[in-house]
Amino acid sequence: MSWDHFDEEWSNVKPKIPFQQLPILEVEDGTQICQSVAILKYIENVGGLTINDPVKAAEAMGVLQSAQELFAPLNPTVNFAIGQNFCNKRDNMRANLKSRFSDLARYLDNHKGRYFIDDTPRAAEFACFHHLDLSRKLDPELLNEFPRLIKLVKDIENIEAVSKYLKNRPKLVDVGIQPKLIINGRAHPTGVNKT
Ligand SMILES: N[C@@H](CCC(=O)N[C@@H](CS)C(=O)NCC(=O)O)C(=O)O
Repeated sequence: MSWDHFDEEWSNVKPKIPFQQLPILEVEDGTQICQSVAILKYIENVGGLTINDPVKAAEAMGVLQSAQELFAPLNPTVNFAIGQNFCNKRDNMRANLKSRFSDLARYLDNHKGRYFIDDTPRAAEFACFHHLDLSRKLDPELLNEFPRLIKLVKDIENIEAVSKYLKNRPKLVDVGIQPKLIINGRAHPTGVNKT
């Protein structure tokens, strides 16, 4: 939680960080990197996962940005919306989600590797995984008509380090009702107030 890291309420932290939103990644020298895509590309670079072929690199960026376009309204709806507002948002975004899911599935079908570019998972795959995984909290049935995407989700979940992370990360519960994160056995309502 931002208040754990900065030891301040979010309303005080917000105006002090580069673009007033999370996530940010703070690197060793204190530099704050904002925007999910920039963070993912940075990790790719330091992890030695850069794609040298400019065409393939651009293709991967295309997939990454297409996956990231699922961010809104999916993330805020799953994390914060409740009651009728949640149901309306879920029902309004369903067609768009399915259309993008079908594009991603087709992309994977048209390429030989296990992932979008080859057999290595990089920024594009992790961004995609994040949104597909979250969509299951919005509507557990959504992915059912996309077996290729279910395989992608399983392939990422089965990476040992990811599997360990997924088992230990805070669990998001009561989506659409009163979303909370279970941290060290305690339920913390999602939102901007310190709990
Ligand atoms: N385009 C940004 C979106 C960031 C974003 O929407 N962050 C939300 C949380 S997921 C936030 O910081 N909300 C609190 C606020 O705006 O005060 C990214 O991909 O990182």
